[in-house]
Amino acid sequence: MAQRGKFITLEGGEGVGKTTNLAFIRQWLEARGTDLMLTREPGGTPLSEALRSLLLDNAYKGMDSTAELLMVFAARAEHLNKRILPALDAGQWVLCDRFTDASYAYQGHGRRMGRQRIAVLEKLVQGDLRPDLTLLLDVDPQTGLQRVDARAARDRFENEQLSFFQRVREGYLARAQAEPERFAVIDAAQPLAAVQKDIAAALEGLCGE
Ligand code: Z5A
Repeated sequence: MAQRGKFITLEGGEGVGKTTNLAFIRQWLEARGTDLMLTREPGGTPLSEALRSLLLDNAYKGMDSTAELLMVFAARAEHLNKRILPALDAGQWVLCDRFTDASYAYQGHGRRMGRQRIAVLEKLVQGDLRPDLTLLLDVDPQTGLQRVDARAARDRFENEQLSFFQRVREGYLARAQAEPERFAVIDAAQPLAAVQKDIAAALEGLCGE
């Protein structure tokens, strides 16, 4: 039987540079011979991508918070069972752009739903599965939103107030503080080369280099 692969997640608020750094992480891992599957949440399967489109659509401004939370976890259940778990079981490493820490940050803190309801769904959907490493790109929300605005029209989440993103950031930092052995918090306000140097250091730790 293949040795189970490692599960790495990339997290952070709006415009922290997740997409920008995914290619760097992929290159870094593949250069070391890692068989890698790259994916994202919400998304990663046809059904989960359809749910993502609904979640980001400005037509659903004001969506009920519980409905939002359940859609996020419905997308996650499909994604986990159809793609993530089979890949890990086959020995592939999985690099996922956002995962359950985003639910704690966006729904738990951003929407003020608290951690209890999310913990119940986390247990239901993923049991004891947790990422082996979570890279948290941290930048103040004003800088992140400026970066996003320079790029494209805002989606339903990006159209939230600044105070929402401040709570999201606090939520992420609280998660990192509670589980320091799993998280690497990276100062994403730095120039890209410095961000990537810090990401590489965290990956070296995971790979035992
Ligand atoms: N969501 C949720 O609510 N609950 C959940 O459980 C999950 C998700 C899983 C998915 O969007 C949405 O779903 C998300 C939360 C919610 N909210 N939103 N919106 P997403 O995954 O697509 O997230 P996003 O934050 O919208 O991604 P993004 O806009 O693509 O941002 P990014 O990937 O972090 O940033 P980027 O595109 O790499 O960089 C933005 C710009 O900054 C770009 O022009 C870069 O060239 C520039 N950049 C990047 N790094 C730097 C540095 N270091 N210096 C200067 N400029 C930089």
